Amino acid sequence: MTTPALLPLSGRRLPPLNLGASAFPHHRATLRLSEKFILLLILSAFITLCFGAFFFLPDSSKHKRFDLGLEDVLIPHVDTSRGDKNLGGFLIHGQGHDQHRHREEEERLRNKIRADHEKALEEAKEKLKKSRDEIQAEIQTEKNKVVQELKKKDSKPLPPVPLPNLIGINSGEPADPDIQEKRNKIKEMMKHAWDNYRQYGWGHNELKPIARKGHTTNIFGNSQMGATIVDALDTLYIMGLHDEFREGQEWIDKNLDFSVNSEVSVFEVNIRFIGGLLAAYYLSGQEVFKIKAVQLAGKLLPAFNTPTGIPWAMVNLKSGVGRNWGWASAGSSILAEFGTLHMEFVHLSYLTGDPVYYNKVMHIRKLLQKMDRPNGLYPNYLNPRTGRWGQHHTSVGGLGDSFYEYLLKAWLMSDKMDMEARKMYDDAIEAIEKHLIRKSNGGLTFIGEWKNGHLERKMGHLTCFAGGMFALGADGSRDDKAGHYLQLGAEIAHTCHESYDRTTLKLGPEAFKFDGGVEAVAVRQNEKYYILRPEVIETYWYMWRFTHDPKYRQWGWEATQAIDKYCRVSGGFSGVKDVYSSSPTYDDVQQSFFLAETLKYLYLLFSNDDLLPLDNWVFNTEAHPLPVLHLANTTLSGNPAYR
Ligand code: DMJ
Repeated sequence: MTTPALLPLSGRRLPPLNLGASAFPHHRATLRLSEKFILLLILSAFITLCFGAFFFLPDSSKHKRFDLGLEDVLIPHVDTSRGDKNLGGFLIHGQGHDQHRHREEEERLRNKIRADHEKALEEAKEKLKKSRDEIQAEIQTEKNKVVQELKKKDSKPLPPVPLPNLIGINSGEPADPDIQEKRNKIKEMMKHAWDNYRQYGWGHNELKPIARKGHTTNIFGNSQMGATIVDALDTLYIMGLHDEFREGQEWIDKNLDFSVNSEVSVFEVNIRFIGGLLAAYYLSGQEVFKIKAVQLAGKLLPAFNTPTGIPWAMVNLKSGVGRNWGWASAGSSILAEFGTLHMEFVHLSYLTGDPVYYNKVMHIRKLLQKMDRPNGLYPNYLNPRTGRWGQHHTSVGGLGDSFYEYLLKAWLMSDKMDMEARKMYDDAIEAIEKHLIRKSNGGLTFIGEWKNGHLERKMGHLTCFAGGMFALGADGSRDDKAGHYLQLGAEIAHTCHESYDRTTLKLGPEAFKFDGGVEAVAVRQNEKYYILRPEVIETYWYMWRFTHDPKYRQWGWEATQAIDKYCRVSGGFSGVKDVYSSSPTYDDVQQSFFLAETLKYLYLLFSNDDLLPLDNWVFNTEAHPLPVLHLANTTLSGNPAYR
């Protein structure tokens, strides 16, 4: 078979298509040639098409960039000064430039990723060379940095609020040398208590003056929040112990931290810490106290997250989880606890311009107003889930006391504008007088407790504050019974003095009876202790301010001497377990309220009245003075921040 020479494709007409080679065997060679031509033609057409597609189909990556970065592509190239207003021309110019930039950008990113990778690898290699301790130390440093940053954020200054009229922050130095001497003695006792706490318990909540170490109770959880420092600050300031005050301030500034995993009493933290910090702020003008008070208040707010808005007794400062005391009737909250927040919370709203605090306490008040009260009395227990009373126990002592005190003080603190609070107070004390106050056979007026449908003829040391409360509320009382309430205050002061005078140590027992021939004397062994409480001395001071009867200074001095004689130890002051025993044993606790209240009331009792006058200052239940705010009836409209 000879191979036919290939004919040129061009200039030659194709022969007619042969439908069957076998049918026309003489045409076989010609036919094979045509097939090759056709195949070549198809192949070349296909290749041409592929090339065309490659060059002319749109580039999807360009589309993407254009869609996402329209401004990137367009805006930098608009140059109207060059007269380049034509969008079409403009796009063409942008596209070319964009492709270039796109490549550059990709390259830059790739380089950066590579560099980061290498750096991380280097760091990891370095880390592996370090010991476990070194790594842990580094982690700790990082953590500290974060905490410091957070602290800085937290300590941002609050919006400025005009300070209320701060009258009577002076020395109150008495002219009489005998009174001066007594006052100096009380100041010396304060210094003894403080110095020992500083030496042996610094930063702990309280001091064990015999064991000479820190002490705490369940009201502060397992925290070490320096309760004594915060509680003592304003007493130090009032007494002119300025070096000690500064030490306390420095500790608070550097160490007082509320982000602790600790379950604390909302009430105690409010009256001691928030009250103490606010008073220190108003007296000294140091911002740090205000900032800390506001930070802490924020930590208490989750306690109000209950179905009724009546707060839990305790809250975990870190998690915000709240609960009630296990011993309280049917999971109830306690009247004296959720009812003793008003003063501090109103001040917090005043100082921050944030109504959240005010709204919380007003909500509690409104809820209480709506509730039925057996015999007009407020029971001590209220269930925060159901909003119903627990056991119908009523007391002006433990579990009830400061609720009544704060109704009166809400009115006083509002410059007597909060008439709703005054009315609630008047109604409450009318019911108390009718159902709880009696005269003993020996003529002593006492306040008993309502329990299980009858009156228990027993009065607590805590109840003795009520003498001062009646005197403080006398002015402005319903039907102008000022004289009556001042008299009632004097009678309670007298009874409580008797409870001291009838003991061996001349210090009052925790609770005393008026029953079966017993008058103002403790009967049960577990009611014979004295734990440095202030209530009796508090009443002496209020009675002194309103009457200037010298017997109150006399009684106050008797108590001072007894405390110094029987409670003083070389490591501070301690409570005693039995005030009827001539050789008492110590409980080995120096309570923070001894510095906040007992010594402060004693000092004020021997100072002039122009030191913190009662027309301008209202003392919270932990003896922390807060200034009167002129607030229109139950609103905060006295504060320009609210207008
Ligand atoms: C203080 O913490 C307060 O006075 C509180 O209201 C009741 N008791 C103690 C001191 O006894």
